[in-house]
Amino acid sequence: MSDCIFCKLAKGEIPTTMVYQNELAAAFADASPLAPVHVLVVPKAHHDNLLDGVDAQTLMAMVECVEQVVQRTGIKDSGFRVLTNVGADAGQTVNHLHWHVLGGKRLSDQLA
Ligand code: DGP
Repeated sequence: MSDCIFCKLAKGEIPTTMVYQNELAAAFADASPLAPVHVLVVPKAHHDNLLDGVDAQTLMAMVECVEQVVQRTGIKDSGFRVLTNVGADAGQTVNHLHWHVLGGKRLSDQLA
């Protein structure tokens, strides 16, 4: 999708703080962090959200990004949260699938 900001960030067409990337997915710092570590993991191909036809290979590439992010940012052992918002009621503001990886502090136990 030509006007999608996350497509451009994932492909390196716009500068960002890239934490890790592989062939199919990228992990970059969230522009409005909610925790000391707040990284977004996105597929390089455009998918609107988690249920928008994402293939297994891409999902595994995203999981590998999460593994690398938590290792590289030092939050693997202390604990972290991975979440994705789907749709307006959930608060999705960017219509390109993204997983929030949050950590580096004691996270709230409230999910809604
Ligand atoms: P969500 O509400 O789940 O759609 O989260 C969107 C997140 O994307 C939000 O935490 C802020 C972040 N974000 C929005 N625009 C940009 C951007 O241009 N660059 C980066 N790095 N993050 C962005």
